[in-house]
Amino acid sequence: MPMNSRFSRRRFLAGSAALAAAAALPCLSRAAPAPTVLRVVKRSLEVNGRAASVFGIVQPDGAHGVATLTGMPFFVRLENQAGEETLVHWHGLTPPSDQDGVPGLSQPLLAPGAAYEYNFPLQRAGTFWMHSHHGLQEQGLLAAPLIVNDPIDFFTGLRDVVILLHDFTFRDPQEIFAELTGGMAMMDHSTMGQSQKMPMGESGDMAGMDHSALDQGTMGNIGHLNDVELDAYLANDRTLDDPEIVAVEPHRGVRLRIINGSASTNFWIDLGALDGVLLAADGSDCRAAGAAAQLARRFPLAMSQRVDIALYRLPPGAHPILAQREGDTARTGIILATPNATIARVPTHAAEPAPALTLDLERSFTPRTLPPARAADRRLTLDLTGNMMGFVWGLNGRKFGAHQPLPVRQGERVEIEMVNRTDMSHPMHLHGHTFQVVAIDGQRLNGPLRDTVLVPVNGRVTIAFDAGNPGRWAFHCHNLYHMAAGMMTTVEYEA
Ligand SMILES: [Cu+2]
Repeated sequence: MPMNSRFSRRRFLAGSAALAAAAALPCLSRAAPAPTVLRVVKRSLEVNGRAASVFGIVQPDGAHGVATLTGMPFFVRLENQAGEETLVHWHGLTPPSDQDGVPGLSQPLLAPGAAYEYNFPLQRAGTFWMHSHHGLQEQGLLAAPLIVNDPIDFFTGLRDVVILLHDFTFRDPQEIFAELTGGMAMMDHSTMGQSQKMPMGESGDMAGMDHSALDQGTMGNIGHLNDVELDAYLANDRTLDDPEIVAVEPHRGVRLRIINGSASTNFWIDLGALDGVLLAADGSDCRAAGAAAQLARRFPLAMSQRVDIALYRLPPGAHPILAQREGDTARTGIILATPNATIARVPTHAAEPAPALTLDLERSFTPRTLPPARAADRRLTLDLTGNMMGFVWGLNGRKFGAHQPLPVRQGERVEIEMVNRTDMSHPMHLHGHTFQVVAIDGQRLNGPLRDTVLVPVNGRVTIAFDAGNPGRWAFHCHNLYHMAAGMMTTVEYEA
């Protein structure tokens, strides 16, 4: 295994420990604040005994991503050392729109060798992440954790354990996309202004498509679950053949911060025999609603979503924390181990395929602090449209570029009902805002605050948010290949 890969693995979680030490010190320095440097790099990784070239976002000391504190600005210098254009989105944060990292909407692409500075206030603590919003770079692991701690976190006695999940392929993602679409051109955000004449509803000829692979993903009325075949599933860059072992103290507690950084994979998080308490979803604190159980062992985690799960009083032993792909037996994970625990090998495949993700979490959890009740000033409907045949995906029947922006006005309470008219579920992500899930299939509820929600096959999900962050904001399916095919629109503030 290459040295740099080992080094970077060790450094994955070091940020939290350093941060704890920093938080214990009073702020005495009067020196001018310097930005945290983040470098987009190429690095090598060994997966299933084979070398792969992937991206990374690292600090000069090799730490992946950023761990910071509320009360501090998000002050970052992003340097592009990847040898190709890129742009990084701060997923879940609510920056001014020109710092949101979406090519064509926020900023031009960052040229190789160039740097951008970002500086904006952090609104809240939580588990976030950062990833490329350009082309298919996210499939090449151009992503990293972005953790915002509340100083009070250090007094809970819970130790942070960050787990970044990825789906992985040895193939060139462009080749996968070309197979899916039958050679259709990929949407390029950065040329949005010129792409208004994009023909709509064009269908590819399914050239090179493996029909049997599609059929395997069909499970009754839940539609197709997986449309891309992948080579491995990673937790902090490692498979279950060589998992990360996190040393933990017996009878102490852990706060899992699990990020689904996959390009096209929904996971079930499986705590095995451990009982977990869901502390937050997508970085927003939540609690069990009504009579829902406080403790759970399985949690749905759609693409780009995060869950923070507390494990109190860990028993002595080895405890696998697993993520299993929906509709599949494939899984990945890490192992929490107390001193001298016997660590058994966990197979990379479970005995049974995991079912389709559900909205049980949205039905069972409510925000820790409810947003003020208020009637909607504006109600919008968004149809999720398209199909697997020819890999045509869009919103309201249109591809990005030919899309009609969703208008909002500063100060409004906005509700958007998303209606899935396709044969796949879609994890829908709104930039620049935190929304509440307020209805499922027309039934009102006080669901959690999120930035991404899964809209199941035949399902309707309504989100509500207060329009308080002016600009043009991306609103898209977080399945990377669906987005690349055009499943994206914008929410735009009227003057
Ligand atoms: Cu989708």
